[in-house]
Amino acid sequence: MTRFVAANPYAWPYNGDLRPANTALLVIDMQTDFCGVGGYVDKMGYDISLTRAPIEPIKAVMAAMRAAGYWVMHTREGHRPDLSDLPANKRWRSQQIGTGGVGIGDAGPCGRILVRGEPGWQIIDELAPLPSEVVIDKPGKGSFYATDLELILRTRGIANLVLAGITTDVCVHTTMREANDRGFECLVLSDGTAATDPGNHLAALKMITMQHGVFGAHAPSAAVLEALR
Ligand code: C5J
Repeated sequence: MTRFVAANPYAWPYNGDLRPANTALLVIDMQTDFCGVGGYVDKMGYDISLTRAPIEPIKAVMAAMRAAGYWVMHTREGHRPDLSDLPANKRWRSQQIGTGGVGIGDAGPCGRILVRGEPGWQIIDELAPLPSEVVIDKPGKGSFYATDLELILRTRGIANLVLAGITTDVCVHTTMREANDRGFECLVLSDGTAATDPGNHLAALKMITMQHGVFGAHAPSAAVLEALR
């Protein structure tokens, strides 16, 4: 039996082989630092209502995929407390952007920004991982770089990735591109992702549709819920 999500620019996955055993929902960086009051994105002066908008769509898809027995996995962007995995240029850039010189690794309202173990680095309560679900800690924007994500996906026989989270133009896109180059079939949730700039979100979705899905496809949460029914 084949099963497809009504997606853009093609019905996803390409081969209709959508099953709990070979498909994972990967929820990217739904951390207080990216969508909570006093977190890094808030400190930078961006509108967190944008990065909070995907919470409800992700919640709905996560609940449906959990109930149907699909894999659910999560990522967190963050650095070791001694900052030994924080490139100097990443730190420097983060100190230039309207935060009054406070950047990654420095103390903010939610603890040290993007540092593992700090309150701001935690995944928000609304989308908390279950104890049985894999959480990938990543030092970069992509979820494959310097992590064991690929090993886990290959070991579990996962071929299809439904990507959700924030931000569409940065960590979601980088992860999607890394996954696509490794042969994973990617679907980005169009309302389960967001950027700090609405134009960037739309542009990031449009990029996926070029060349008949150069990185995969995108679809709204309602289309995924319908496909799971
Ligand atoms: C950013 C992310 N935007 N999770 N991180 O720096 O997209």
